[in-house]
Amino acid sequence: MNRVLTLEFVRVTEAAAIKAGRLMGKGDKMGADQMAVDGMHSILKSVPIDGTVVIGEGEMDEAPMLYIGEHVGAGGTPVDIAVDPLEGTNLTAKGQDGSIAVMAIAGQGDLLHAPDMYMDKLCVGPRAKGCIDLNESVTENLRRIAEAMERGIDDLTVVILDRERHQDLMKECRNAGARIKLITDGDVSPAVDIGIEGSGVHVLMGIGGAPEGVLAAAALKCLGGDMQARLVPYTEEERKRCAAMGITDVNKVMTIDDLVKGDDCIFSATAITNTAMMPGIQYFGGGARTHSVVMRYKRGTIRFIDTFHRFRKEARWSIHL
Ligand code: VTB
Repeated sequence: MNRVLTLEFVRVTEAAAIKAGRLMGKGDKMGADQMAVDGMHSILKSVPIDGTVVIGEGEMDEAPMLYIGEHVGAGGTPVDIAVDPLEGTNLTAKGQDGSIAVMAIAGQGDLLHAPDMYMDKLCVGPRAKGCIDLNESVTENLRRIAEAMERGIDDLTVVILDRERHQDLMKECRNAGARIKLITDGDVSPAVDIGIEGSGVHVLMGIGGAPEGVLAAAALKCLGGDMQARLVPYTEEERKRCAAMGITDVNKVMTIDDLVKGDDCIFSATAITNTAMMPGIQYFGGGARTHSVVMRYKRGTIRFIDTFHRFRKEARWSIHL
């Protein structure tokens, strides 16, 4: 992949955030998602790639744009693309922290074609790389992570989606002594934070969306973190879907390299509402300011990009927004 593409992908997530951010707090999560999809789609058209959406808004019959299998781009390097134009639709609709526009790009066949079902995830940052094992207990994993990070379990903060299904997980984390940050939605953004030392969170555990898991894996791969995951099909139909996608053993623990293969991937995310690392989008007369993070696995570069978009050339902007 040409490194020049890196900035192109920031433009894509920025466009999604600029459009969706307008609907912050309006209580319209479908509308906000649609705006993000429109924004992403309109910019992707001009990016010099021959892209195939492998994780997107749904199957062709349920999503008019960015559906799985859709070809995007103006032609060029063949790549596979995972998108979540608005990750955390509820968060945007309610004006709460943690929603981002996000995408990952890798070589053809390198991104797991994760079906739209649940996935059990365990994410850590670079210092705990290589010490996690989803087949071990939560307590044992916390013990190993704490050891690798040269701190006590009580110095670890674990991010968990606040769901009934996580009652036992929360209990075990609490008994082990870890602190917990419960989130109502959006587990991709905290997965990025976990890969960044000093963000204040250290582990992400629990069951969330499988497509979101692949995006998290792309981010953590670029950041040098680690992740393990296991698909959690609840119904017979979901099991059949796994089989149809060539996933024979659903109990298999997948490593970060099973989720995102190959020697190159790019991850880009733009904050819509505030995240731990980035302020959410701000609008001013005739423009908007966005904060994004874009990273590339091959070189390991991590860029935080602060952009002033001027919809009108004469728009007055200020660094002190
Ligand atoms: C998960 C999580 C996402 O939605 O998919 C969640 O990975 C849905 O979980 O980040 P429930 O079915 O338990 O509500 C998000 O939070 C937002 O898309």
